[in-house]
Amino acid sequence: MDEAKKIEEFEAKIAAGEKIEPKDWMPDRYRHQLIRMISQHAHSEIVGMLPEANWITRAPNLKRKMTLLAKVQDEAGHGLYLYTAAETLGISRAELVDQLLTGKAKYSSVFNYPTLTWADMGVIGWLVDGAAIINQTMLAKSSYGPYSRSLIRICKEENFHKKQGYEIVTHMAQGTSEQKEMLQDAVNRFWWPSLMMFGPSDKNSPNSGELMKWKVKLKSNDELRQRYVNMTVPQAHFLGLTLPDDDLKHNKETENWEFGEIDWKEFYAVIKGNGPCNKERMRARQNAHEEGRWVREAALAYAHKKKKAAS
Ligand code: BYC
Repeated sequence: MDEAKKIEEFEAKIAAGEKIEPKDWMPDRYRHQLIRMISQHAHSEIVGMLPEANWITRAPNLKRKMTLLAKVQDEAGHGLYLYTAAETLGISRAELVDQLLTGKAKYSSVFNYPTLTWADMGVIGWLVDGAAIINQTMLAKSSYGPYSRSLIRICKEENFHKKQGYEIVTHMAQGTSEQKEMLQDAVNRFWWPSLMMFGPSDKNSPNSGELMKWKVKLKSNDELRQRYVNMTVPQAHFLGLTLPDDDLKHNKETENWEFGEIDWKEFYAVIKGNGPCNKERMRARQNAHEEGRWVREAALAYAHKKKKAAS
């Protein structure tokens, strides 16, 4: 079959709402885009463990500590499902990890900001996981079977993460004036980075066209960002919190909460490696990889010995 016919059949399948599976024929660009996006998503889950892990030893009580531990462990699980989904496209785990550790692959910009107080744990669950759910609920319907299925489970867990964050935030919003101040400060620091999680504006998003044509993404960056703002602003108001945006206003006609201009200079600086914590995050992952070398070698040696004994 010639290439044009293959593409026609591939696109007809997508148009009919069928999933593309690993052994199906797919254009090289589709494979390339998926590897890029799924692996960046996996790296985000793994690097995303660091800002919250920073507070495990300082959680205010045992219940909070257990919940935070469970959440951070869930993120490792998400990374695992996603690396496995990326591997179905013909790239090895070692190669993917190498791309992260050498700075060739990106991970979500939001994890390059520091977590300065306990309130950040609530705000990350509420805002960061809240943003992630909006994006990932859409991606759970994406055209690539393994990615879509991994996201169904991830979204269920992310909902729990968002609830644990919102519960912390609700508690602090009713607390002492010091707790309320701490919470407001965390919201002020994480509001704009959470909006940046949706990526550049549509007119500056080079990958969206291809991804939407092949139904990997079903909504654009700006559409999802607006949906997130519309959902989150009333929650902030309900909690008695303000959002750090003087231009935020409700448009009665469109029913949208209109918001001010994102600082794109900051966004591009962060994704190029110059955010407040990029170097620290990379160093932490590189050290963890080095310190885990003996475990990987021991596991490989054990597997080799077992195989030899069986033959
Ligand atoms: N940060 O053409 P565009 C979590 C890059 S973790 C960094 O619009 P696309 C959690 C983009 O990669 C969940 N880079 O790209 C974990 C591209 O660069 P390259 C994280 C960004 O792919 C632990 C360039 O900018 N979620 O929930 O159409 C604790 C141009 O962008 C960002 C995912 O990973 C960014 N924010 O759209 C708590 C979701 N935005 O690759 C919570 C999966 C853009 O061409 N990914 N870039 O060099 C996606 O949905 C899409 O890839 C994006 C970007 C919406 C992020």
